[in-house]
Amino acid sequence: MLKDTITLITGASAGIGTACAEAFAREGSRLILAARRADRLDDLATRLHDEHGTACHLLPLDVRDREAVAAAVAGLPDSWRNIDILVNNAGLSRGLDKVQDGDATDWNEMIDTNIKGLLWMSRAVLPGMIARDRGHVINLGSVAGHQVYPGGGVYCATKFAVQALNQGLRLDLLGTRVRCSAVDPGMVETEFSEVRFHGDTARAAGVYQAFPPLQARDVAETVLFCATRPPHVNIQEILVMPTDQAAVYASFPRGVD
Ligand code: NDP
Ligand code: 8X3
Repeated sequence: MLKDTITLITGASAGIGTACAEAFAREGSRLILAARRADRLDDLATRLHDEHGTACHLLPLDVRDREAVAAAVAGLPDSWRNIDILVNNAGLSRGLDKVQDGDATDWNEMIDTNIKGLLWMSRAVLPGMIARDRGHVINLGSVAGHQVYPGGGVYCATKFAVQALNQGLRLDLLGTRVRCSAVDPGMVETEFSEVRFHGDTARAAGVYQAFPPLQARDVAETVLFCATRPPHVNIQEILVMPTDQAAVYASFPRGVD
């Protein structure tokens, strides 16, 4: 179903974004891979080409940089311009501080990446989709866009914002054939916690010891499910959780093997 489609994935250099690239490559999509770490994008493109014959176009960029995003999308070669699917996945958390102790740099990074980055990408890609009357935006939200946990106020606020943007976008796109889906995972074992704890790998590893978390491929399969429905079906929102996590702050401490 995705053969020869063009899928742009932000945050393709790690975690869920890399897993989405792998899943969409298996289905025959051509991929535009975006993230800041160009070396990782290079390695991924080489691997996907070797394993699946996937054609990849690399966009090394910072989604927070509005002008760079606009220029990168506007400057795509003709054969890569007609983007069918945009996976707005780039995102991060920083810290677990109470608001009264919070760090402005951490806040700016989360807000600028998770909300504004998603907006800059959507603003750059959507006009083409609307002109072609064809396309699909799939936004990575989170269970943190449904429930707030202690110390997560600002990160959760960014994911609540993504929820609102999903709803707004669906209203704005009504009357076009452009779809907007939200995939909202619970805990996924990726580099997310290492980034949250500013490179403290021991603390980050501890996050994933309490119970079996989701793996990036579990989320990628959910994203792929959204992307492969028939054109008259729009999956508006999927909340996908580890079995041992009932709510963002309620889990069963089974441990992992
Ligand atoms: P990772 O840290 O493993 O990957 C994050 C990706 O986002 C990286 O590829 C990173 O690339 C990219 N990224 C971050 N900032 C920027 C930026 N300014 N410009 C471009 N790319 C950027 O985390 P995950 O894979 O877990 O996270 C992916 C998404 O899933 C995020 O939106 C996150 O909020 C969401 N999510 C994660 C959950 C989890 O438990 N892991 C649960 C629910 C949602 P680079 O550094 O190379 O730029
Ligand atoms: C990431 C999930 O619960 O770590 O969005 O905030 S959580």
